[in-house]
Amino acid sequence: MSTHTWDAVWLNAQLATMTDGDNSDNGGYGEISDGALAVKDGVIAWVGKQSDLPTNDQTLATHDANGAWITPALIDCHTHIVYAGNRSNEFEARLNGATYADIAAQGGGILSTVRATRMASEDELFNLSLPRVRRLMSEGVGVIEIKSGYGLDLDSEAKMLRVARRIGETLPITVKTTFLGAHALPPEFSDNADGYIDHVCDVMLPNLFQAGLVDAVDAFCEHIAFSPIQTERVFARARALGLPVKLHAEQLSDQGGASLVAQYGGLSADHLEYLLSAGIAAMRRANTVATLLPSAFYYLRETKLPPIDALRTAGVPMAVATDCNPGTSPLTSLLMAMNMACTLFKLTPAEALAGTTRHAAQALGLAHSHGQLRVGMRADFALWDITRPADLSYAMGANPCVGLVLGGADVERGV
Ligand code: DI6
Ligand code: FE
Repeated sequence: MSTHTWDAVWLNAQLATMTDGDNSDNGGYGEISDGALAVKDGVIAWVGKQSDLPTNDQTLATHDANGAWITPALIDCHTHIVYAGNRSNEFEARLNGATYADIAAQGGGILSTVRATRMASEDELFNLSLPRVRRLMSEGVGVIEIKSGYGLDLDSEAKMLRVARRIGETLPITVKTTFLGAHALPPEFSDNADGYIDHVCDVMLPNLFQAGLVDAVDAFCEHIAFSPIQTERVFARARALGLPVKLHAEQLSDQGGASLVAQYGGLSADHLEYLLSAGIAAMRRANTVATLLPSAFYYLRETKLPPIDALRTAGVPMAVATDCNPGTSPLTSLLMAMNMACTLFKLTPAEALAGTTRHAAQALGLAHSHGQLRVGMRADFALWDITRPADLSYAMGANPCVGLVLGGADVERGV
């Protein structure tokens, strides 16, 4: 007779395991009704029907989920959440007739956030950013990606990435950092984009990598930002350091960015409104995730939809993220991003939930450990007071999260 020693068990739960290939319910949620889940050493040790739960266990703590739904903790795999300043003035100016170009010509846009972020002390930047992350956590988020890209010089990029690390040390959330030096051209290099890319490749990236601040590398490949050739130089340097790459691709025009990032074995291509079939085929071959950012689409009043049907047919995994940033997506609700993915992009609610769990984990290189309720995976899960999993994408402004367990421990959900 085997004895199971578990640290804790959750009983009386409805489970949406979101496990890969387990669509026995045909709903895509991997549902287990009347389920139970056990945790040992921060890892899921048992999951299944409560009636199958071994009875001879020695469990230290027993929790009654009271019929709540349990899903994997949500994962926001694309954010620019560390920044100073605020761009509601630009939002207001645009609604009073100014164009984006007028605002940029007056030194606004990304560069206004760069100025504010450079001026902020590290503590100020931390204190501004922490509440945003807490708001995400209040809705069951357990992993977040945080990009640099509002510093655009070595010291300021390092400051942003240290703040990102500090958030991960302060809160029980898992933080993955991404170096986005190639986000915009800083004033020091105006009219010298190639010179700035040299600086990104030869000075910033190696130094930040050495300091242990970089988990992945991103760029903004667009006619208003960096060319595919410049982007490829950044990717080549990242791969030489053994770092995975991802890309802001095909947001405003088709630049061939999705094919490029796939060619470098990229984790994800993000935005993708202007993605064409060649890019989809390349992503399929490389198993690169399509990260959809419907709130940037909404905020910019974009009308060109990403090719969702073609991505779905090709079997490209689709993630959904907030793109939290002060310019094009001042959003700190991943549930709202899921709602927008359904209403604006016509994802099904099951696809939206896979997009913030299993596929978001894959987009961060965490497919082996996060994003599914599966034995051996990290015990990161959220409890919800909902009738069915579709409620997570259905409601706007409601927060049905009633519990968050990260690494097996019940945590404060902030705000
Ligand atoms: N695409 C975006 O949507 C954000 N960055 C990017 O490359 C916008 C960033 C900003 O406007 O501050
Ligand atoms: Fe972005």
